[in-house]
Amino acid sequence: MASLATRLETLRQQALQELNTASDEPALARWRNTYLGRNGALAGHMRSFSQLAAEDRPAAGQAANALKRALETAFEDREGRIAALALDARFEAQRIDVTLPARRLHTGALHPTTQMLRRVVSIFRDLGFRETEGPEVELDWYNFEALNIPPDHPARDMWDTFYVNPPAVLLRTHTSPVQVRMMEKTQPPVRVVVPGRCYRYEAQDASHEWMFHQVEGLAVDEGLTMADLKGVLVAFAQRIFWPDTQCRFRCDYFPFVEPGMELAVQCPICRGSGCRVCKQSGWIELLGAGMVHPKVLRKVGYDPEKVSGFAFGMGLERIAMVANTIDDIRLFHGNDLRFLQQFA
Ligand code: 2NM
Repeated sequence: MASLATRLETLRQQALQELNTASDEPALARWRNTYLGRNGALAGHMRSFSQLAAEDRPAAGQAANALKRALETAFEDREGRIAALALDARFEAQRIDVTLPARRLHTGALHPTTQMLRRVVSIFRDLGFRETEGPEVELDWYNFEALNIPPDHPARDMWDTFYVNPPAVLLRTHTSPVQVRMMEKTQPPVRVVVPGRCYRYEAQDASHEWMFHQVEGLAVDEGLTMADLKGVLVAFAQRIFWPDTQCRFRCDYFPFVEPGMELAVQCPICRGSGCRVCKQSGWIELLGAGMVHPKVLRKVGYDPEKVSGFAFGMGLERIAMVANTIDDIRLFHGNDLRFLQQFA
């Protein structure tokens, strides 16, 4: 039989050679069992030392322990290398090309009507008006009666109405009922700006929709006059369009004001020289306004001998159409992304 030294050397070579072929965790574990385990090759040798002569045992033990340490060190080296290789493989598998173009993020945007609503309301806020809102489903009283439009009034034809529960409950045809509610529960001075949806039972065409948005405003105080109204409206027109925008006031009729008027502005697109938007006239009709009718003031409990008020109202889609050269109001609710994305 070969000498103990030779057998241990053979074992060492065989073990190291095999260790070099172990390439993953399970192979490493198997190797450790085979050579260093409780029933492994080295342990087998050590058990056989009991048959040696007593004086040979210490040297044999030292040689076996040296081999054990050598194998353990080799094992740890190999284990470290395999871990490093596994990490490299993971990095390689997860490699990304940071030079690739980024995927496009689709961010939302406000609807063009909402954008215009916020611009308009913000201008009136700067002029001292508080923003307020009210119900879209209204009572005939607030939408018509309190605004000096009794059931048999010929001017009722001005507003074709959707009835929810005729004749008392309807979809508001303007935001004026909100101003009425406001006056009913507060004492002058009042200064409010009221945006919101309105509904009219109308045949649709390029300039009429059954649902649209209005912004209306109201001021009530002692001594308010037409001059205050005109000053506020000119300030508004010159903020929403150009600082030098010309304004034109003409008589108009609304049952809830006296006198009533219409504001037209010099066309903000061609600056008055004539274009498609103003139909070559140089002027754009922007809104209706007037001094609140004494009958309206009386209905909400105000004394028209003591206070006076002015009010105005405009269609937001109409203003957005003028500002953005849009020629069909139906585009606003057609949900065509090609249209909407132009306002993003
Ligand atoms: C308009 C034109 C003229 C108006 C009147 C009132 C109220 F409630 F005070 F009587 N609110 N809004 C008014 C006046 C609205 O829109 C074209």
